[in-house]
Amino acid sequence: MADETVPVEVKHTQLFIGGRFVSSISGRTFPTYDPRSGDIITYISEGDQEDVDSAVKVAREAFDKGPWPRMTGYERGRLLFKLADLLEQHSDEIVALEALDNGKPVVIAQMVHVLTIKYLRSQAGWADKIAGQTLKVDGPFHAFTLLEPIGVVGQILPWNFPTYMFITKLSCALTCGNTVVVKPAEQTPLSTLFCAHLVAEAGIPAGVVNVVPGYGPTAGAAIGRHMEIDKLVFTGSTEVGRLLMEASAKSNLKPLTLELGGKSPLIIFDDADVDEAVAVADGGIFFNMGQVCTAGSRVYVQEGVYDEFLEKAVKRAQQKVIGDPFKAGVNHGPQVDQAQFDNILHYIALGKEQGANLVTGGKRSGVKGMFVEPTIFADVKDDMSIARDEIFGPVMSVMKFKTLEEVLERANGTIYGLAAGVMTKNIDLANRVTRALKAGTVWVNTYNVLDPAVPFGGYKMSGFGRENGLRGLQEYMQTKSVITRLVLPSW
Ligand code: TXE
Repeated sequence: MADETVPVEVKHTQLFIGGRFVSSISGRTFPTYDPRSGDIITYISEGDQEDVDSAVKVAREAFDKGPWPRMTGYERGRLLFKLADLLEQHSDEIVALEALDNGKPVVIAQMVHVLTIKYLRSQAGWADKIAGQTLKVDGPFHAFTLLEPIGVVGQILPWNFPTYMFITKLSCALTCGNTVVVKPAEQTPLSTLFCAHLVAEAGIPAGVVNVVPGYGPTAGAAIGRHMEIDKLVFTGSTEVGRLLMEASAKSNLKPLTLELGGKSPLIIFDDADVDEAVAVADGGIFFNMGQVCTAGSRVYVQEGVYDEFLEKAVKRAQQKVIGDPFKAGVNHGPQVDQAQFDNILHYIALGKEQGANLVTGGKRSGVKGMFVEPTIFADVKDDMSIARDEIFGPVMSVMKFKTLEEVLERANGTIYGLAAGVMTKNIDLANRVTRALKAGTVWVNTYNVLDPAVPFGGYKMSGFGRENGLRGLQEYMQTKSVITRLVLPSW
């Protein structure tokens, strides 16, 4: 399947604190693995409580006394644009590190990298434009709001889009003048550490961005309960989101932005173009090997087009080119690690056990590495595990429905509410569905379209707060109200 050549040199494996790469205080390291083989790529300095403390101290100092929150928005924006230029110049290396550490095919990594830079530039453009309001109040008063950065922001990242997660979160925090302590996922620290050195090269002052790789229950939990971290942003599982809320409640009540799991429905009505619906459903679930929080994992197909949809969806899934992410033409790589791989196969087994109809895929691909075949189950019932739980893998559950009322109830019948999709040519139907679905994003006749201008986040147990766009910046700012008594001549 893969000859596991490593087409990129790993240059940065230490913590990035105060603008320098340093070893962890304990001197401990942890391995990061190549998902093509399960072999160790290299060892990374392992941050823990004391390293988080040291990073927070530096970030605190940079916020309380340093130039970053005090410089003009224009100047901050200029440095962030410089960072964007550097990310562009180093695209090949970043994309290769991402493919190596995460397993995503180079074509996907490239596409996401272009989007990542776009997000950074888009947010940086707000740096000199975000401002409060002048308010009309009763009496002889002048009232206005000041938008101020919150302070030191903790950011705990997942592994599915490492550079994108790092840079998009960073761009919002830094645009507003905050400083950050970031913990990349233990599975994928390489591209984040590489990008950290570009932060320094861009001229962003030392201490503004600090990266502490390490494990969740140690380094991550230390960020969650830290008294000197003023805000926490997290993307990951609903379970850990809950732990971080608890940690906030028990420490300094830091506000949270949580982007958690999903089990997003895609609804295909009889009047949809079936070929288009198949393409949308296929991309909706199989993009990035299903490791996408918005993955359209529950596909509801109206009875009139159900059989045709299924037949064509199976054919399309079987055309995926599975293999080494670095090989040209490959569009389906390995899952990120053994734990995810095992979890997906466990759910596939449950699907079979609980009576769903496995119509394609359903097993590992090859003999080594974390490769899972694109898998489709038909005739899935809403109460089956594969229809209820987030699998985070290439597993599509297809369900048949008859009426609009029925499908709305079923689509909303989940603890999650991150995203949803609808395929129909009937504008009235689309409008009804978009309003009825309890989801943070609804795509109509498309799926997984992301743009820096569009806020992103969840309903229900998919989290709260919004990322990106002007709305996303609000998560990183305090609103201070100022009321001044006016002494006016009477006229
Ligand atoms: O997530 P975790 P995992 C979902 C997806 C996946 C499941 C488990 O369903 O199968 O979560 O994946 C850090 N205190 N998503 O185990 O554990 C951890 O080190 C503080 C959806 O990878 O939530 C990593 O940096 N931090 C998702 C980050 O949390 C802790 C993306 C995410 O890891 C911690 C990823 C703790 N106690 C997984 N424990 C999405 N929404 O896109 C772990 N972490």
